[in-house]
Amino acid sequence: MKLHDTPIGPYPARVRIAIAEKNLAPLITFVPVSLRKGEHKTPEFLAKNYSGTLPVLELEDGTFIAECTAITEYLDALDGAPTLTGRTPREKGLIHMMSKRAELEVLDAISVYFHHATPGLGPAVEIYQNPEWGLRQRDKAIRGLHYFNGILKTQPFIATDFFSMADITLIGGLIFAELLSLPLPPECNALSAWYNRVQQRPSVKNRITMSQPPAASPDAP
Ligand SMILES: N[C@@H](CCC(=O)N[C@@H](CS)C(=O)NCC(=O)O)C(=O)O
Repeated sequence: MKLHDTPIGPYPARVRIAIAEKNLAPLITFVPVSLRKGEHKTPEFLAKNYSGTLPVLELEDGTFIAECTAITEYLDALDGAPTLTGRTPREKGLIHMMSKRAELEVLDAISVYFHHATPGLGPAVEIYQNPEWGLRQRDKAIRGLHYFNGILKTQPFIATDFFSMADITLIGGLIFAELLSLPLPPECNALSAWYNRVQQRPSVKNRITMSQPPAASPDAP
């Protein structure tokens, strides 16, 4: 399989963490795509993923799977023993819901902030920007962080009592926040403690170095 991605992007990080959790790195060839050069908006890339975003998983039969959630579900199911996306219907439902919530309320909101209220990927890529919308989304993300802080006051992980795709999605959000120097709200102690804990996982620590760095310098996000 090939993973079209960029080593330090927050969305690619989600899939890289899943790959490491499932010990699948030996089966993957990493294909670097430069966001800052706009390689993800070329006709060749759009033929792989209509949405023009990273990451994209390319299967041996030429099938392309985009969207981090879909890629994670595929990778987790490969060995018939899912650990990240739930085993029971209840686990699957809770994990999908909380992962979606981490996307909607934190990760995607920070992404909109990045693309609209900061220089983003530069003028060649950011052809429309709406700073007011971007700042609203930043505030939405901060509210989302407080929501997850509340969740983590009473349970060890985001969706269940074990590390799952929902945790990975929120980690993606916090990676994005760090890249943009958006601090975690200092009062979110449970969230900070959870983040310190999950950052100790080898899958999270080693996500950038799991592929050989491309010859070109990595770009973010
Ligand atoms: N919903 C998509 C979002 C992916 C996404 O936004 N990826 C970023 C990379 S960190 C990207 O490609 N950004 C470039 C752009 O939006 O122009 C997913 O879950 O895979």
